[in-house]
Amino acid sequence: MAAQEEFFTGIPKIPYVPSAGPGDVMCFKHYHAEEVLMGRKMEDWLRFSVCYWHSFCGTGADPFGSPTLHRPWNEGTPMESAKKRLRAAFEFFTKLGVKYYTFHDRDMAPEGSTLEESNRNLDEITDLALQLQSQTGIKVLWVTCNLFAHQRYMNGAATNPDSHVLAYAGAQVKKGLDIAKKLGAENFVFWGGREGFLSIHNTDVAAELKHMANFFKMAVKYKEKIGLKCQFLIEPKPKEPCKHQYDYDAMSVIGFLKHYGLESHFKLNIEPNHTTLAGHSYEHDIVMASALGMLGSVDSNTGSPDLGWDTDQFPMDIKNTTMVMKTIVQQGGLQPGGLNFDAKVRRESTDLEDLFIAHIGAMDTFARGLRNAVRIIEDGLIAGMVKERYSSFSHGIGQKVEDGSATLEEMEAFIKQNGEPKVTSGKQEKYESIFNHYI
Ligand code: XLS
Ligand code: CA
Ligand code: CA
Repeated sequence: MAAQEEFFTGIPKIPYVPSAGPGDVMCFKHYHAEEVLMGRKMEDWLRFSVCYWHSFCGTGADPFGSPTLHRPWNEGTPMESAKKRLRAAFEFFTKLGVKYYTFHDRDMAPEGSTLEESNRNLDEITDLALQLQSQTGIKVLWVTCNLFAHQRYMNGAATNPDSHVLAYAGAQVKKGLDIAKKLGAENFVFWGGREGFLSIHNTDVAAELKHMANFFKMAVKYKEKIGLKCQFLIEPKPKEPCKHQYDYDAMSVIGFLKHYGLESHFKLNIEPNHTTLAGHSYEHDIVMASALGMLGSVDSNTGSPDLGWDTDQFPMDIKNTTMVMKTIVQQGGLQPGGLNFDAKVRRESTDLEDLFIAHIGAMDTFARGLRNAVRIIEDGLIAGMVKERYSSFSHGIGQKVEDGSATLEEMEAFIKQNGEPKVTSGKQEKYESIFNHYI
């Protein structure tokens, strides 16, 4: 990128300095990309990705206030600033040492007044993206289509009551998949922000769900037709901006996929801030999706426990990242998915360096989570206790339940012979104390 404008002047490639003091926030103290843990490099366990929309399109505007983040790449015509933004983003990825990024079609290139114009804009900007990718080795973790911001999508995209709108969404996804192929994206995400309903009175829920399933089937078919090799992901979220979103949480999405026979074509992209918005604990959907073999990728962020909405903050809680990394390591990693920072600096964090500080802090938080998870797994103490807790399923009547051959008559006979089961402690506090030992 020689002779190009530098956006983050004075910021070098971020080094790993494990001995750095508490005030040194422009270096990694824990994330050491090349270090091998349990047979895999840290960077390959973590597969960090920077999201384009919050970090490069975000302005700090909120429903109550105007922009606070004045970025040097937001200059010129929409197409000129789209190019500057892309160059700034690649400078940032390179200095941070992250190998992946994610984007929506409409944050990469401005929407035109017709589909053809939007597509031309995308072609032009993704030509530059391809060039920057090959210069730097940085890759696309996932692409997604913005099917929620334009007014045409106010009543949904794939679940819109008007087939004309659904057709527009289909045309947009077709182009999105072409772009994914062009840039070698490893995944493609569907997030249905307005797929849900605001009033049951005007809504045919059964029809909308079927249309959404058929929409996904069209996407699967086109993906196969063009030979696109990426993983499809659905991202659950219970509300915001819609109410009653169909992709409420991991289990709702898995139920939907199985009902419509789509489960072999999709996995889930879990965002913990959405999980907590659904009323679950931070790690809940990651654990549930993984248990059912459906965890594909993670939008690593956090909400704020004292606010009930989607604040998309950088994940800085070591207990949370330990729980998440324990699940990820236990399932053998996230590839081809990764940890995407769908997170934004606060509108009060107005310095350009805050973008670095936020990502470095979150990457170190995940690196610590990974190290803790590896120690928990290698020690095997907690796993041994859990194994012991379920040990009655390894023989006798328990084993028959385990392999699915038991009958209710056998249950009755067993109880008649053995009587009341003895009370066994769940030992929750013991588990919690042991877990705390590692963090
Ligand atoms: C919004 C979602 C969105 C998806 C991609 O809440 O997190 O940003 O990740 O469209
Ligand atoms: Ca997200
Ligand atoms: Ca979010």
